[in-house]
Amino acid sequence: YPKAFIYDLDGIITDTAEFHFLAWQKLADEIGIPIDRKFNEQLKGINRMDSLDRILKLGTSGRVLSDSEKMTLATRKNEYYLELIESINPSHILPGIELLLQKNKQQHIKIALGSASNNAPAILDKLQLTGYFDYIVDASKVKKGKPDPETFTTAAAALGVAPDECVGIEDAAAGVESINSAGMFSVAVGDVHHLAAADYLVEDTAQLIFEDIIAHYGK
Ligand code: B16
Ligand code: MG
Repeated sequence: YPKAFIYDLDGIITDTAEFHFLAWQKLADEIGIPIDRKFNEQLKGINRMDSLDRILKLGTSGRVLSDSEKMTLATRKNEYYLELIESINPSHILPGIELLLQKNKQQHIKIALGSASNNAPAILDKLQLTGYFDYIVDASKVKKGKPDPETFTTAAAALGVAPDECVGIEDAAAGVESINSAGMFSVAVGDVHHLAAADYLVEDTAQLIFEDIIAHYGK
């Protein structure tokens, strides 16, 4: 058995990936740089400022924004996002996740969160899942966000587990890259077009079955 499972938050534990998209879309519309779902795949797992930079690069006006102008836009996006997540509750835990966490506990496998989000601890609390987690990595704990491995290596180090004994679970291409370059076993949820680099891929979180993941781990 692996000794630790490290979970992404947005798009794995709960569908905040959709709320991030809606919030960025609203902001992007307001600044005249419309974005679609296809482009949004590139924002998944990417931290707030880097996401804004990717959107601004799409714009054709060519004017470079100052850091304070960027901060204003990023803060506005976060306000839209906070409105959308305000009413999140345990009914918003994605299918299969709580059972998987319970199986980890039964087998004495350590559990960490590996999220790029500043809002991660508050969201885990709203979902009433904080008690499962031995360690939480959020945006404040890392210098280099996904796809850099730091998010996942920081979690493993805090748990005292070697990377090759960890399973990482992600919905984003940047996140899978982060897990793989950390030297961990990567499990991805979603579309093969974006996530072909994963060691084990399922279509949705309901298919994150503990026994199936174990069967593929280490093969
Ligand atoms: P915040 P994850 C990531 O969370 C999201 O996938 C990404 O879309 C978002 O921009 C990032 O968190 C930062 O979030 O603005 O709340 O700090 O998927 O790594 O859990
Ligand atoms: Mg995610």
